[in-house]
Amino acid sequence: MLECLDVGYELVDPLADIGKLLARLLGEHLNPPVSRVEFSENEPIGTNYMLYKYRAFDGDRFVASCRAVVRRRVLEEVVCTLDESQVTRILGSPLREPEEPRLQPASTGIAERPPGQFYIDHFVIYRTLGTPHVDAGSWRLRVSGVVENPLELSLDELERLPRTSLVRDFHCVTGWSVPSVLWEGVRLKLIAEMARPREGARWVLLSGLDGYAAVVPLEDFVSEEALLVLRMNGRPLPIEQGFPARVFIPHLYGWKSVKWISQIGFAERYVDGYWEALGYHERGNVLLEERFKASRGAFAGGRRS
Ligand SMILES: Nc1nc2c(c(=O)[nH]1)N[C@H]1C(S)=C(S)[C@@H](COP(=O)(O)O)O[C@H]1N2
Ligand SMILES: [Mo]
Repeated sequence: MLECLDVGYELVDPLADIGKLLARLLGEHLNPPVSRVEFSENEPIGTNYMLYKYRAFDGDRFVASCRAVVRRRVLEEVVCTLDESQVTRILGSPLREPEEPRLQPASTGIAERPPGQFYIDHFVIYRTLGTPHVDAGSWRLRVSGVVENPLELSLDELERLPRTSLVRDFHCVTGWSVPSVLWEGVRLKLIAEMARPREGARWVLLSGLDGYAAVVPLEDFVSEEALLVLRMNGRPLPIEQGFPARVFIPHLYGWKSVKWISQIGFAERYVDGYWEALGYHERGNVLLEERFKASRGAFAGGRRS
C-alpha cells in the first residue's frame, strides 16, 4: 500500500496530470520501476469529489492499482495497492508509521440534509466480497479486544435484549441517500456496557462473515442512536442486507454499517478496515463530509491550496 494524504496538487488536465504524477511517484518508490500508467475509470463520490482509477504496469506485468481523489481540481489523496511482494506505506512524508488520526470535534446528531448527497428511494446493495453463507443457528456475535468481559452472543440471546427503533436516513459515501428507513435493533451502547471496554479503548473494529471490516471511534460506537440492527422497515434483515445483524450509525457513512456482523473488537490503536485501507476516512461523519482521509489535512495544518 502506497498512501499519500494531503497532496494538495492543483490539476490543469486531471486525467493526464494524475497519470504523469502516478508514473513519477511509482517510479520513485518501486523497483523495478513502472513503465506505463493506464487510466481505467472515474466515478463521482458525492457531488464534490471525483475518484480516478488507474492501473500501472512494468511491461506487461500488472504492478499496482491506484485511486486518486480530486476535489475542485485539487488532487487530495492517492492510494496505490501494490502486489503483495511490495508493501510500502507512505503518509505525508516517506515511510512513517501510520499516526493516530486526529479527529475534528463532531456532534453525533444528524438533523440536516447532509452536504454532497442526493436522495433515491431504494438501497443500492453492496457486497464487495460476495454474500456469505449464513447459518442463523450457529451464528455468534463475538465481542473481544480490550474489554473486561468478552462476549459471545447467539441470535436468540441478542433477540432477548431490549430493543430500540428509530427512523433515520441512510447515506452512502458514493453520494446516494435513502430517506426515512425504519431501523430496529439493540443499542451498541448496551453491547459495550455488557463487554465493558477498558480505560484505553479508543476504536472499534467491526467485522463481517464475508471478511469485510470497518473501523469506528469508540465515541461514535456508544452514541445513543448507534444500533446493532435486527430488522429494517418492519421485517427481518434480508440476507443481502446483512441477516442476521448489521450495524447502523446514523451520522456515519454507510460503509461503517457492516453487514453479517460477526465480530466487534475494541482496540487502543487505530487500524484500517476494508475501505479505510483504500483511502476512506477513519470516522466518516456525514455532516462534516468526511469521505476521504485527506480531509483531516484541513486541521492538521497541511493544506497547500
Ligand atoms: N459485510 C459487508 N458490509 C457492508 C458492505 C460490504 O460489502 N460487506 N458494504 C458497505 C457499504 S459501502 C454500504 S453503502 C452499505 C450498503 O448497504 P446495503 O447493501 O444494505 O445497501 O453496506 C456496507 N456494509
Ligand atoms: Mo457505500
